[in-house]
Amino acid sequence: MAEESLKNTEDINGMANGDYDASHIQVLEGLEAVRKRPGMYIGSTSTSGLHHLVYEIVDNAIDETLAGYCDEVFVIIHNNGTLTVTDNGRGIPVDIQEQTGTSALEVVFTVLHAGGKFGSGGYKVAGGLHGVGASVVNALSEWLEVRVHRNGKIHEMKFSRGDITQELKIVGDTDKSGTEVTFKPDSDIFDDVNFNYEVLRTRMREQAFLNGGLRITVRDEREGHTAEDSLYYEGGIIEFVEYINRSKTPLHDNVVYISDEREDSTAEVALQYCGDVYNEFILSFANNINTPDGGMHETGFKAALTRVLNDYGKKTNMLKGDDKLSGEDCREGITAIISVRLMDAQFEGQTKSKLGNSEMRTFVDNLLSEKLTIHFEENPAVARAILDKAITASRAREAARKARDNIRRKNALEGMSLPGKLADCNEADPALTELYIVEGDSAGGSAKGGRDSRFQAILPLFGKMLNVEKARADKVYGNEKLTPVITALGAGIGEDFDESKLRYHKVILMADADVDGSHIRTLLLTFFFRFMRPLIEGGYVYAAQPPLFKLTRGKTVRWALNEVELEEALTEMRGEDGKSRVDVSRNKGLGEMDAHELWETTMNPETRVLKRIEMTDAVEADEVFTVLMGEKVEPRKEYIEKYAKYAINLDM
Ligand code: 1YM
Repeated sequence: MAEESLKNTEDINGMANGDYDASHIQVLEGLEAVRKRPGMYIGSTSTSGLHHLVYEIVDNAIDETLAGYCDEVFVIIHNNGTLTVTDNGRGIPVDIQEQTGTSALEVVFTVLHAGGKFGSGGYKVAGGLHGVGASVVNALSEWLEVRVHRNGKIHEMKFSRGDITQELKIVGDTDKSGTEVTFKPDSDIFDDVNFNYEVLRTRMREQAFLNGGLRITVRDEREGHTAEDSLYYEGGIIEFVEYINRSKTPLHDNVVYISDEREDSTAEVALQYCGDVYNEFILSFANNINTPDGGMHETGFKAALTRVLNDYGKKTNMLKGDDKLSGEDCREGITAIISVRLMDAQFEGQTKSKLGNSEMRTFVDNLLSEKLTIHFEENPAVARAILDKAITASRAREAARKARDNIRRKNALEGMSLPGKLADCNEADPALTELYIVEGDSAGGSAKGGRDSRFQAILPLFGKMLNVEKARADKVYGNEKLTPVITALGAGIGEDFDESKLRYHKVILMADADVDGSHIRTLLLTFFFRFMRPLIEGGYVYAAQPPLFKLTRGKTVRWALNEVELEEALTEMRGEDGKSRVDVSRNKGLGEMDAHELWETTMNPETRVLKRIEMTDAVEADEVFTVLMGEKVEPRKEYIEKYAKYAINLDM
């Protein structure tokens, strides 16, 4: 091993054998480790890992923004599988450092975790999937080139899979400053090397919101894909809240914005309540990194919000006697962004998605206690509207609690009886079982006849389902259409939801491939999203894909999932001469198939196609559900018109 390293060191740096030193060997082993276990550094080698490469480079540019030297970033997808990130900051330092004999630039691209050691903006992040830096991107790229505009010169250096292929040299003059990095992800490493423009744009939009005043331009130069978006939000996270709420009905016109600074850290919060919304939508960030599991900053925010609202209610007599608002009451209908920046952020939990620095709890708590109280005093109309909503929420929650207790009591009396319509399976281990939720009684009948009852359970539903987007929890608990779903799954609902009690680890929605089918599917997904989110986050929910076409030739019957399969099946069935007559009909619904056909096409694990429902992006998911199922008609029309051409894919 050591010998091999020495040999490589010689190759790379073109040095005589006596010139190597320990640090070079370390460099090499470092980047080799990245190529051996890429998942450790970028999470995975799937599309998400691929996009991580871009975020790492962009993070360095944004650090330069935080340091106050950069206000423009470009992200360009080229035609040949490469991508360029450019900024107009100071440019990565290129002078040779005395101790090491190399440039900072070389170190940044060849030493693991160089960013941390060289402390760029002071807000570097320790550990985790983030901030692992440019050297990781370099190691995982077929090639990478950097050009730095600095001190009137253009400096250039090139690499291949982490190895230097061109030493740092001056290639021209310039009157600008900044850094430009172009790289080609290594197809030996990644399953798929195609960048997704939408994914990059969503992330860049988030970063533009979090760094108000920074312009990020995303451009797709690939043939047939051309697109460009210029993302610039002077108002920062205020505009982020406005963006999330753009298809909701705000309770007060202006987003509430408060912020504070300390020696080493900053905190800012933007929030707005919506009257027509009954859930909460809180996004928190630490050093521009999303913390979906919250952490200290979010805890401080929630504690202070509850206290400030209760105090205001008492002071104004809107709350009487022992009346008290719970945290949930105070957050009903809120959209909030919490963004903190700090030194040595500690990210905790298995996925490093929770902020652990306890000083952030008191910092954000104090910020809100002080400044939200002042804001309420100065804007009593806003404060009253928010408090009114929280008080209504509190009453509804009390009603919901009674309804839920009723269900619990009933369950206890009836020994947790399962819904009468449920045809359960024999297997007891949830990891091995599947629940098919089926639209319609006749399809339910076919499914019961066709299933493998050892591990497949069937729950038929019929008629239109309650739209939970327009209802509060108390309506949901007592709803006769939803109760069978809740009891069949066995894991409870809302705060009570307990993943470990889930009775089936695959929950498969089976509905017709038509408008009614997709409506009932969307309603069920909305219900899961709002009241059993861990079910979706845990990847338990699937959509069955019944075939769209039925092909008949004489006594032979075949089914095709989509147009592509239809063409294939037609060619095969017509036979060599292409003359045999094949009858094609559109599959009108699940009820059209008999038990055996339903098993073969849609339920047999060997032959069926299931689509897993994923929660890739909380902002987008929230938006889709609000737009599709919420109160406002106009945004829904716009959405449907915009996406009508993708209607087949939208059919989730
Ligand atoms: C397209 C990617 O990496 N920009 C960038 C990086 C650095 C600087 C400026 C920079 C930092 C500092 C001083 C400093 C980095 N420098 C380093 C290191 N864009 C991109 N722009 N001067 C310039 O932190 O003091 C790491 S990142 F370590 F070399 F200083």
